[in-house]
Amino acid sequence: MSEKEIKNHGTEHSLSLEEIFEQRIARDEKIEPKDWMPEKYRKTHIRQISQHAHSEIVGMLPEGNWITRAPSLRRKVALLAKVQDEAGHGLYLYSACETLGISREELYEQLHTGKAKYSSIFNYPTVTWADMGAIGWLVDGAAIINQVPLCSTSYGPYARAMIRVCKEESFHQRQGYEIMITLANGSPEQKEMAQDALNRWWWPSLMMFGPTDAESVHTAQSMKWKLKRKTNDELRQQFIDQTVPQAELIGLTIPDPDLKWNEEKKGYDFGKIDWDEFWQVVKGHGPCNKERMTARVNAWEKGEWVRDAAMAYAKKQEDKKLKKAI
Ligand code: BYC
Repeated sequence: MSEKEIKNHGTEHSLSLEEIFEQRIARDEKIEPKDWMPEKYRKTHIRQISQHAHSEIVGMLPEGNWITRAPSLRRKVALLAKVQDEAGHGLYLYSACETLGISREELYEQLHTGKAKYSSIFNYPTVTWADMGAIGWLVDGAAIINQVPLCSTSYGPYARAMIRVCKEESFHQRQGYEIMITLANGSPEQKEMAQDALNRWWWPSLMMFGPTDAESVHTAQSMKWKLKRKTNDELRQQFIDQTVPQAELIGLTIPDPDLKWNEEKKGYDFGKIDWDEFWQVVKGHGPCNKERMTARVNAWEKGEWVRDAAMAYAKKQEDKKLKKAI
């Protein structure tokens, strides 16, 4: 923004870059890659966007486990498409992150060495087919609630990536809920399988939203920058209020004896989340942390020849074009 424009906004003194930036945030303007931004804003975005990208990529693993064992061709095609979408989400997000001046290689390195986090939820095992239903319904359901506000986040490339991601998440959530409806209306064994999956995925899904607002170190600053539009607790409450009636509709029981409608707050009160378990998983001691990282590192190492071949081919094409142009 030029000095003239600043005057046009009625400001008398000359503003610092920081003040201009704050004003742009206040006006809900999108911040774009080449715009000036505080270093902390850049770093915070690299942290969140990269963790989000890593979550999408690692998130393919628990479901990938079931592609070959899906119970019908229809289910297999839908699951395959969903997992492929997640790869796409990871790629949009890595690209958005790279606009902040960090390379893809650095981002992978941070994931592979454990420097960067990814969502706790993907460190739980997928032991039955019903887990595909529970993940779609609960995990993607939670993801939508967390990500819809991110469509209006202040950093342009992140906000734009989120719009497409949310549309696809909505299909994912429905395919999961439809699996649960089918199982819940099936044989007693199938219903039991659906209930068992809900029992195992409910609490980890609530943990996806992150620590309570009182414990969240980044929320206050991220809300000021409009990176986050709602707090962890607000989003968690919204998820519970939306999901409980969906469970009731298909005759499944939320595994929380303290769950109770609170007329005054027009939302559900719920039981205590096991935050010790959450932090254990975040610190790398969940049931599948090691397995997930081994799979990612192996994929990276075994895929080296593919990356090299793609680069060599691209160079060959480029050389051909140059020769023609001369
Ligand atoms: N797991 O101050 P806080 C998907 C960390 S992909 C692990 O509240 P913030 C899907 C947090 O990073 C789902 N770590 O942080 C994919 C921080 O540590 P650092 C991923 C967690 O950033 C495939 C510390 O705890 N979605 O849906 O303000 C198939 C303190 O937390 C977790 C996104 O990434 C966790 N659950 O808020 C199906 C969305 N929670 O960084 C589905 C974008 C917290 O200081 N991200 N931590 O070392 C966000 O919205 C926010 O980053 C969070 C955390 C709400 C997750």
